[in-house]
Amino acid sequence: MLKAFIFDVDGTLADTEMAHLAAFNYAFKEMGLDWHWTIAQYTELLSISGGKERLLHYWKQVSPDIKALTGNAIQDTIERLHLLKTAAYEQSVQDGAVQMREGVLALIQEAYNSGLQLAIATTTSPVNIAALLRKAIGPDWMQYFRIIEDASTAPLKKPNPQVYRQTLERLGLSADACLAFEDSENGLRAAHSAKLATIVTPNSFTQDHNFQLATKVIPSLRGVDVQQLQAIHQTAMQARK
Ligand code: XBP
Ligand code: MG
Repeated sequence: MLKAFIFDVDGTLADTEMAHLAAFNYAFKEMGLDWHWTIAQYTELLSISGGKERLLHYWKQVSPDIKALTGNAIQDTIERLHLLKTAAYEQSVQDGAVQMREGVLALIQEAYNSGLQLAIATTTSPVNIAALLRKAIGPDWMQYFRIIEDASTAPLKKPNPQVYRQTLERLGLSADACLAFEDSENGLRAAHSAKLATIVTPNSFTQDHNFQLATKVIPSLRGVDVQQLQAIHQTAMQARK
């Protein structure tokens, strides 16, 4: 029986990645770096989950001599870049740069009212979750989510299943009692590795990803209600028997 929804954040709850991209480019400029990520480059770089991991991956790509730097120098620079980026992203969300995806708020409200448990399993930073949901739902946003697992609690990033396994453990539920919502191949692989049936709602950054492992791929959650999702979940669980 379906007892919980587990939501990814970036690209699933809201189309956030253009705002993340602008924040990364702002941080590069602030730090005096001649780096500038285009949408095409960022679409590729999103194959690396986690902003800090993405920065290190890119740095190694453009500066093979990075090895000449000490580990601390590299980590310190990435930490400073990511702090600047996160502050810029938070401000842009507060300024209204990011909208929740269609149907998401209605589904969260309906699921909460129907007694389903709601959780978040994301590789993004906690301050980003708070900025997005405070703006979209209001100061009491946390009341809707029983569990939140993020970059600060699950350091191994998607497609590693750590964030989903920790969410299930804290919910005290088996994967069969839950339904995950994702937007990307990394996220889907992480949820699938944690044995979760997963609904995928692709976006412009992930439309070419491989979603073969998905329980169902739909354009968005617009008009999707709890009853429909219960039926999809039930069919998926029967197919497992
Ligand atoms: C998507 C990510 C994050 C964001 C940037 O997270 O991979 O890294 O792109 O946020 P999700 P940070 O699992 O919600 O799709 O810079 O805070 O990592
Ligand atoms: Mg995502």
